[in-house]
Amino acid sequence: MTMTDKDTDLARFAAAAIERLRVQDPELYAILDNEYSRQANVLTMVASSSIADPSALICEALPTMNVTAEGYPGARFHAGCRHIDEIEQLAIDRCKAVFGAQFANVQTMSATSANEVVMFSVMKPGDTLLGLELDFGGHLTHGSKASLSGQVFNAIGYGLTKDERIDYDQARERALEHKPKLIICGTTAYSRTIDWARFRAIADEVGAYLLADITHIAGLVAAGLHPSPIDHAHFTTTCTHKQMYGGRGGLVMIGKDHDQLGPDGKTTLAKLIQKRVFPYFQGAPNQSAIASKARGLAFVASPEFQGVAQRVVDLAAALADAFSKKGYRVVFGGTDNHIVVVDVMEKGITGVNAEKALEACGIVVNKNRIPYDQKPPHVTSGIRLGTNGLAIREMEPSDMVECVDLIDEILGALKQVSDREFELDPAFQASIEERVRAITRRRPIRSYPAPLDF
Ligand code: DSN
Repeated sequence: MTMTDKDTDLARFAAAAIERLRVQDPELYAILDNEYSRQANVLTMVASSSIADPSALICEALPTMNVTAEGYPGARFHAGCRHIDEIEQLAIDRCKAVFGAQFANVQTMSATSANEVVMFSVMKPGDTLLGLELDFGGHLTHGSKASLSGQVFNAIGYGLTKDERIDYDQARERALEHKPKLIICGTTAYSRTIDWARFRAIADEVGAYLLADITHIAGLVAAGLHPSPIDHAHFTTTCTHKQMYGGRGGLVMIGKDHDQLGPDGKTTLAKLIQKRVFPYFQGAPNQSAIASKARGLAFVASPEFQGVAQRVVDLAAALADAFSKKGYRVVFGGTDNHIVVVDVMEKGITGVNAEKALEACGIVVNKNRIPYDQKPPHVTSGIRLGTNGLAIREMEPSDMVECVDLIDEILGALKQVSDREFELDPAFQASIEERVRAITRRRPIRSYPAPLDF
């Protein structure tokens, strides 16, 4: 690839912009700089995060943001969209290629809005939807009463079997009983493989549409390390920042059902999605975010990504194993993906106290409810860990043993005062923080490998 004068202009623009921010707004710059350092110096193991490459991040900061572009490539309601159209079409083409989709909309601002778009494409307020309950690893948008999905629609839940697997039989029974218009499969705190075909059979049996939300496992799906739902589900949604290492935003995709007619018998499913994104839910999209999504999609399509994705699952398996060997109960009995959920209440510690103590030492995880949790959502009995952010540091399975040793030392030293209060000796905390720093220095955040041709 050769640099043109125009590329050089853009590079100068980006460098001048950060310098202008530093000089003109030192207060804000200092906070941003602190956040940059924090990320470099901690072990980020929040399962719903990753570490986007600078080349994806910079897309969000470029003058693309200045363009108002309601509509779609080739059919805009504003002028000046020639290059904006090229960017969006590139993102669409990459998305379809990566996931083998026939249709892709790349405009939604998040996976939450992507899910809402699908819901309102095939349902009316008051219609019934069926989704995995939040406590069993589902998502707020899958029917929780705390979200629009559970307030506007009649949300019915399904759960897990006694051995902590998705209860497909229960999902089928509930579907037969309640006749949902939409069934949602996909999870945010479930570490096992999902059987998409089984869900589609249930959906077909009751005449429902099927939405697969692959937000957490999109990278593994793209890499072929988790089965793809694209031709099983009517709709597949994801965000681009959790496991695709791109900017923040959502995608809506359709596989073989793209030209199937929707509930009105006239409009294809693809067309319904287009109309629900714009103008129903959104006006002009964030074109910089779309450029960043395109960049993340290129990474996911690269041969290098296969190694990253394999590392994600290898590290998670090693993490689960290390916890088990230390005597912790790993929920779901292990992991097939990047997620490891650990029951800390068995050690007499609440999820929130574990989260806060670990964070104080530089290990960032999140509290998480576990199946049949007796503690409320702000307390919880578990923690959820993920390996997306560790894989990009090129960590090895042996590093996971060291991480679990540190976690175990911290939880062992923590004195729980109440469900939400604990004490941790400051000298001990500082010593662990130093050991975490040693790991982050040894395993620094890597940038993407060589230029990625799509
Ligand atoms: N879905 C939430 C999570 O898994 O943490 C974030 O979007």
